[in-house]
Amino acid sequence: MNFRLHIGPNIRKSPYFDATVRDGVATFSVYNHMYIPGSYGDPEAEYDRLLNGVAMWDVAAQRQVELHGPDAGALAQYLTPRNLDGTKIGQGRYVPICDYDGHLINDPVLQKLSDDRYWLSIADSDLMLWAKAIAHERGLNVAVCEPDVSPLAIQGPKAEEVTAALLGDWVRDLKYFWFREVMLDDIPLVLARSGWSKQGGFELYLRDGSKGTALWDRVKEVGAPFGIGPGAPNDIERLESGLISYGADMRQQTHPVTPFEMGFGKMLDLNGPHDFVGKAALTAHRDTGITRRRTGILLDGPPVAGNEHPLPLFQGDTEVGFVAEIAHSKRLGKNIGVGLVSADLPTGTTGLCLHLPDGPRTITLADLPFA
Ligand code: THG
Repeated sequence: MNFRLHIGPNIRKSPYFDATVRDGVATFSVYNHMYIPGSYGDPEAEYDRLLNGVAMWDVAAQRQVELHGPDAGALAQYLTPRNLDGTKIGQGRYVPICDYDGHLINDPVLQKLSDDRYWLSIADSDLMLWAKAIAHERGLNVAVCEPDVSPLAIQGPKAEEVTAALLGDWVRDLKYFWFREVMLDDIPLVLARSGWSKQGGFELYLRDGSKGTALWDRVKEVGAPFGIGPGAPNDIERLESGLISYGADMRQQTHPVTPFEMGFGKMLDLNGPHDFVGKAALTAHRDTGITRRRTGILLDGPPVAGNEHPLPLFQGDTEVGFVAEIAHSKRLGKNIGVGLVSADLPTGTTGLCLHLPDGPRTITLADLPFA
């Protein structure tokens, strides 16, 4: 490629931006209109740290949508087909969000901070506009905004040691997706046990963007004895683990999917008394049954590079689905990927075909997760 991305002031900077540049960030992507580090120049070392040590990630681009007011809970429930009854203060939930056609438009982590304050930690689409309009049009008594909150993730098998050294041994008792508000000296945080990998860890939600470098440096200093180093959500590990990335796996504008196709069926409550966006469409989708399902794939041949767009998947001359993401897993010694295929093609189906820039590959359907 003989072009570079033009960068203007329309793309936002994370509070950790200066620190990540100083510490050698090599590539950025853009997520929620904000730079997000992609790599620090040594992908193998970064992968290895995530699997065997501990990594720190600038994930400030996982922006929060705050719902604040007496109807915050009612709005949260109206936004998602998942039943939120029984959600406790201090608890997080993974909440698929659909449009009126029953297509996914985001898949955030919801946090209940109090009875009248919720955060949605969003994937890469403009959920604040959506939530704000729905709240207004329904006459709900709730303010919707993007607060000054910027997550920094600590991920990997040694993440608990680092986080305990930073904040105390109580962090060891935090349950998955649960969180607590805490001060680190003068730095206001929410600490959650969560993160976009299956290697375990925590997210520090910084509540004062002026303290980004201070927090980055504290984590770096306390993590040093454990070998901490900078990293970013890792596409290879995420694919091995089967974690979904809205924008890559699906997107409303380009490759819309229903929650049933993505395997979220059990999460939804279509029979409960509460109403929510997309209820009629989702009920119709459920009654029709799915024609496509999410699957893993294996590709034959030499190691593949990542793809830039979804790729059509063929059985002979017939298009039978699409592949959303591919990568070479060195750990598994395989080319892996995820996508949607015709629901009547079972795991183990082989002889499908994907056309890559360097030629065709034979595809076999596999179960998720890979590892
Ligand atoms: N943390 C925070 N915000 C985020 C993400 C995150 N925003 C963007 C993106 N990630 C949102 N999407 C996801 C997708 C998957 C998970 C979390 C957020 C996830 N899934 C587990 C799984 O699939 O095994 C558990 C889901 C469940 O509860 O069953 O963790 O990572 N702050």
